[in-house]
Amino acid sequence: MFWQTSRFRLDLSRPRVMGIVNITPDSFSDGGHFASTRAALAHCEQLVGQGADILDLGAESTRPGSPPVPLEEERARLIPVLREALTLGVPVSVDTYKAEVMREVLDLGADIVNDIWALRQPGAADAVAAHGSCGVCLMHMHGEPQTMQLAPMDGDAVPQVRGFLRGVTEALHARGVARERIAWDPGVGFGKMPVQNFSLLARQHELLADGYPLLVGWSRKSSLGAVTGLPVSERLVPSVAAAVLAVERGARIVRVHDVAPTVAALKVWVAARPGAGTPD
Ligand code: 9MG
Repeated sequence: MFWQTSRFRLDLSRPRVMGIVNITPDSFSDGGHFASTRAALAHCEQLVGQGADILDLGAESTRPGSPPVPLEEERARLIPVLREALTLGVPVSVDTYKAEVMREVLDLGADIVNDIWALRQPGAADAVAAHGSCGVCLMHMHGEPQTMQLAPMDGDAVPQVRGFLRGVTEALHARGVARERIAWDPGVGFGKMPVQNFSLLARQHELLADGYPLLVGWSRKSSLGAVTGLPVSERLVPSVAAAVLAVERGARIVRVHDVAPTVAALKVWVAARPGAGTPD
């Protein structure tokens, strides 16, 4: 299985690690955008050095209740980091839902659009369709970031997530976007209760049946806190455990903060695959 992106055709026969790069103003410095650009770039280089296969740049927090970032501010944070990140030799994804930002980053050479709104914001599907080859990650979200945890979804999450992802995918195919450009993401934590998030992991095979590569993001999420009692600063082990479980159950890409330990854990998974090490 492959994921077609603007510059790279990613071979998904081994699990891939997408490293999270948050580009937010540096609260410890009055250096403004320059300081946060330098910090984000240093972080990109560090994650690539640790084995990240993809970088995911984001300038707006998606944590429940986070305020939206205005377009110009998002551009000012993202663009300088993107220009440099594109030289690091790995696919660069941009986490945005704004069509204007998508068009600009794709023109600059970004490889993947990672959209928590699954291209439902005005112009977003057009921006991706107009580009001939970028990858796109379609994520399920119930509600919207400002209010999603106040009114989480009801009932069995698995068929709802699958039905939603099928719908947005069909709409994208109708616009001419090829199958191998698309990855699916169940959207762990986005308007879902812990029991629903864990059912998406327990029954992940049901989401795989449509044949799209699955990208999942469990890293440091509150459902891990709900079952372990650990604060966000102590969720490394649960995050790595969830990433390995997701891969064991068929996910091809894991979106993580802690790249080095996830890469190490997945090396063990690769070495222990049935057939690994069998003499020719
Ligand atoms: C931006 N963002 C935050 N959490 C995420 C997740 O689980 N998946 C994807 N694709 N993006 C996410």
